[in-house]
Amino acid sequence: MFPIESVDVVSREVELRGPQQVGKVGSPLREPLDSARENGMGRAGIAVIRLSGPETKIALERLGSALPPPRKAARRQFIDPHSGEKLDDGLLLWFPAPHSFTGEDVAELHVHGGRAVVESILEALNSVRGLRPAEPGEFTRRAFANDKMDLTQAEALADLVDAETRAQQKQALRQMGGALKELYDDWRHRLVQALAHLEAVIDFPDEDLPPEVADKVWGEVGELRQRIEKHLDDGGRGEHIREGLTVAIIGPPNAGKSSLLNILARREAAIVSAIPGTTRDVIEVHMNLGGYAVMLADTAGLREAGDVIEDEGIRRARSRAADADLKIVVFDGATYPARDAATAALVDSDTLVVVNKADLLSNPVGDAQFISVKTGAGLDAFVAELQKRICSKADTGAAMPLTRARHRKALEECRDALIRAGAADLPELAAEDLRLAARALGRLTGRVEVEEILDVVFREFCIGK
Ligand SMILES: Nc1nc2c(ncn2[C@@H]2O[C@H](COP(=O)(O)OP(=O)(O)O)[C@@H](O)[C@H]2O)c(=O)[nH]1
Ligand SMILES: [Mg+2]
Repeated sequence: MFPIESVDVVSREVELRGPQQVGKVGSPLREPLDSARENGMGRAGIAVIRLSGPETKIALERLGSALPPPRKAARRQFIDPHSGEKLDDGLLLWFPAPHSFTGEDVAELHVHGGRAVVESILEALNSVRGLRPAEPGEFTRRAFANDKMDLTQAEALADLVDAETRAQQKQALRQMGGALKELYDDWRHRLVQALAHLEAVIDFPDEDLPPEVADKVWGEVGELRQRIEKHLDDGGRGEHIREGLTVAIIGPPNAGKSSLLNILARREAAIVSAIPGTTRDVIEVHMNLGGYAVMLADTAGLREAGDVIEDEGIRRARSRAADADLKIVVFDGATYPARDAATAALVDSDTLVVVNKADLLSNPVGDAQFISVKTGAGLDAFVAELQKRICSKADTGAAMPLTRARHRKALEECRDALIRAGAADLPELAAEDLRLAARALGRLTGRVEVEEILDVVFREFCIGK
């Protein structure tokens, strides 16, 4: 099926700057990982070069490496086929088809990660006819083509590679294990059966089909529709975990919003000053809060400004507040118990209400979280409450949630088709809608109309995998 083969992926070891602390106060997330994530080759202790396809055996021969027993690591020398010089001394793993990741013959060369070593081995491989570097996502695409996984599992693999928090990691692993595949396959199977029964009713109207056949079809379709609606109506939990939640800090000028962002981010991300109106644009920090990915946004203080730039900042603050999954509203303790009216108007059930500068208050009690960024008072309780709120937004409980807009779209299409089918005047029209509904489910796992969506799914992969 694939005439030209091979892939070389160089996997680099990721070095984190110091241990990631999750818990007490959020740890900054993206920054330390970014530098390690650029694709391609770099220096590392070990690099893994992976080959897939029928040419794999020939390639290993060319490198002078005898095949090890399947799935057992063996120490081998890798030799330049032209000069006979040694290129490296490493480990070789051999996964004969079909018991490999791609379902094809696969080999892994674990070599030293230096640039010269890797490049010289790639060059030697380059001289093998039919070998070429893999496209991004090609290994997984081949695994899909060879029925090693469905599309939701392929997506989960991409998510696992991208996972930065424990919750993302857990969700990706669960989906990779087939949690969504099983669900959607089961629904599709039921739908196809209902459709077959309906078609029997259409095709053999004069036969003695028991009258309850049609009732059964509609019972099944109704139940399926309910399940899909419940699955869709999950508050976007799975997507929240995967994409991260947005949390906006809003309040009047000088309340200490930027100070709060900085202490949560553990760095001076935003300028803090006693001058009201210092923050004029939205300042975002990606963080890991209690194992969940969060994008925390500091915003301009709400007031009647009159300065065009600050006005625009305030407009952005309001729009950010409206879009956020969760708001932290910060009131100024210096004016407590008076509360800024414009800010108070934004408080809703998705809001954590905070009064900062508790150090200025003789009796900091009331209907809010009292904190002092200056002294640290109340911060632990505040972070615990924040984590609790985030967790309740994202926690998925026992049921596996849908994790992507692609899933949501296909399921909505399916649900709409089921609704249309139920309302159709003629059984023929109902059957056509059931067919469309089944096709929408098939697109989720990649069972039908695959080609058009493959590119969308695999394009998201970075190098390798
Ligand atoms: N007394 C006291 N001052 C604070 C506290 N937090 C921040 N401030 C001060 O309040 C001023 C405004 O802080 P900033 O974070 O820039 O407020 P923002 O305008 O809401 O972003 C600065 O001078 C801070 O040093 C606090 O907990 N107690
Ligand atoms: Mg500020």
